[in-house]
Amino acid sequence: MTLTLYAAPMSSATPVVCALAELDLDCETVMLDLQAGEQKRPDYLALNPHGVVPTLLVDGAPLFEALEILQWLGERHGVERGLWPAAGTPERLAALSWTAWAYVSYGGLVGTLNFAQSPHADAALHHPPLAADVLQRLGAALGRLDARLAAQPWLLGADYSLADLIVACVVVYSLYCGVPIEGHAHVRDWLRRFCARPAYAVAWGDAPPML
Ligand SMILES: N[C@@H](CCC(=O)N[C@@H](CS)C(=O)NCC(=O)O)C(=O)O
Repeated sequence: MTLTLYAAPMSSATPVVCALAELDLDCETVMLDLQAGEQKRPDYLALNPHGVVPTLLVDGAPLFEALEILQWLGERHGVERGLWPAAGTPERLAALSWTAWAYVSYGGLVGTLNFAQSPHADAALHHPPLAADVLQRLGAALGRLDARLAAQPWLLGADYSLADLIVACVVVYSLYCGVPIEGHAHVRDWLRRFCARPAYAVAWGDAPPML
């Protein structure tokens, strides 16, 4: 099987780079210059019509959306390495649930927060009451994650898995966007353990985690 990843530094592709390092998989990486608009070139749009990274080519066939790439890597390459639960187990259901929660439910709120207050968003879209409401919802969501991690060291139980990688990447990004970690000691400890893994340094270099 040949794998080719289209990526960009410090982007939605970075968790995929991290997962490839965890799995120790051979994969050609093609870095696109997003500022130069390389992601909008016709040859790339033929692979990913949305014109964003990441896209993973699997034997030449494109797979896009970071969450789906990460879940696919887990299913196809993670089970045999002990980094993704086997099909048909309750742990597999938990992995799918928590990773979708991170990208869709929690990540959706982070996206709203960015529109409502980020210096990178159009100031005309800023909305302090909306930002305050979303921050309260994100704090409550982190509280639920904290309760799970109070009961077990990793998201699926005793052992680290790609589910930790997937969810932690979204939570680290949310801290960068201004979500406070205070009051969520178990989440903070879990993030520190995740960020200490060699694969994190492969993907993010020396960029300090917001902990
Ligand atoms: N939901 C997509 C988001 C992908 C995305 O927005 N990627 C950004 C980089 S973080 C991008 O390629 N932006 C370039 C553009 O919008 O032109 C995923 O998770 O794969």
